[in-house]
Amino acid sequence: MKIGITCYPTYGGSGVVATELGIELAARGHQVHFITYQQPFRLTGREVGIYFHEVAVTTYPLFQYPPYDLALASRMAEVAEFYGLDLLHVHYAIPHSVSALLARQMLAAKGIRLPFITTLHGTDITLVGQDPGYLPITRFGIEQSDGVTSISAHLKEETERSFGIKREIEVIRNFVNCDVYTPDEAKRRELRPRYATENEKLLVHLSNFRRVKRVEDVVEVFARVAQQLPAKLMLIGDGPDRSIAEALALRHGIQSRIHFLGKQDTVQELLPVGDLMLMPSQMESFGLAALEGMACGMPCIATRVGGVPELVEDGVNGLLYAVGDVEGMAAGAVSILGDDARFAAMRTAARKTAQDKFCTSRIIPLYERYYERVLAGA
Ligand code: GMT
Repeated sequence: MKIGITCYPTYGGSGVVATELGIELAARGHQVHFITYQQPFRLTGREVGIYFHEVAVTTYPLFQYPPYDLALASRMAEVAEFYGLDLLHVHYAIPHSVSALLARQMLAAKGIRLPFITTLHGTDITLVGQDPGYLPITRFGIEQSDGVTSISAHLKEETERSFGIKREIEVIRNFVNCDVYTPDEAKRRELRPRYATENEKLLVHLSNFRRVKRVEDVVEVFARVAQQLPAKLMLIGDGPDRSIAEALALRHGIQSRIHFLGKQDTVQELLPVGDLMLMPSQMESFGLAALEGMACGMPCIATRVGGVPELVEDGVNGLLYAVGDVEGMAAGAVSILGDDARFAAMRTAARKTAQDKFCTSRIIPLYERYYERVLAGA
């Protein structure tokens, strides 16, 4: 198939999922065209079967807000016509589903068929999409899509509840390439000494440091863990709340125990080095970062929110707590890390969950079948 993919290329989990999906589809022989304002950050530009089409947004003194949505719709229609795309797959409903709808209409006027699929990721439904200024148009974009997928059952239910949407929504959960994200022992031996000594445990948090991630809870949990056992914390990512985390680390006097690594392109090289993942988010429709960590053999201490329980099984491959329960999360972390047998069992279970339920080899065919169904029905 010839598939056009649109996403936010530089920021957030939806862009990561869209990019990884494109890479996997191209590896399976499909032709993939990314139509985005910048090359997605996990692409090198040299992948076979992947093409990148930049959306240039022309500005003009009259435009206080340059119309990106229109430039995107226009580019979608051009690329689809030029390359004979079979369908568009847009990630994050706002504004991508509406731009795709316009592109479909532009081509229909020329007698060209261009169905589009919208994948819902999270804040497009639970946060931004709830804004009264965006809700009606978001609902319209979802209803008009030829296919809609959701990255968790929780998000599907939330979409039906909060938007009153009755149409069919297919749940296709997020995925990880278990050959790339793997408990790489060689990498662990090589890199771990940089971040922790042999007798220290290494806790890891990976996010875009937005409010919803509750990065201050990561530091609070770690401060408590570090009082009870030798440990270090690796913080991967960057964003608005990094300064808050730094200030809190200073207040606790644990700044020398924390590695702030900033944004990293190849997290698959870092994750095998860690022991335990922390994801104390206010909300996660899925929690891709936890899945990537689990595939590398890290159990996850997380909050019982959104779609997280579809991934983290309490007491098996991680532990779940109420939002803000830093005492509980710290006690849970110490109990896992202080018990070698339990820790080893949870490491194995975390990896097994990723392999058995969320591996690309399981999930990508679901997308392919869904594309075929939509194409057959469009
Ligand atoms: O919160 C983020 O990391 C960004 C956001 C996005 O849409 O870019 O992430 C959402 O999509 C991810 C990929 O499907 C999910 O793993 C995250 O759980 C989800 N974030 C929230 O629901 C807050």
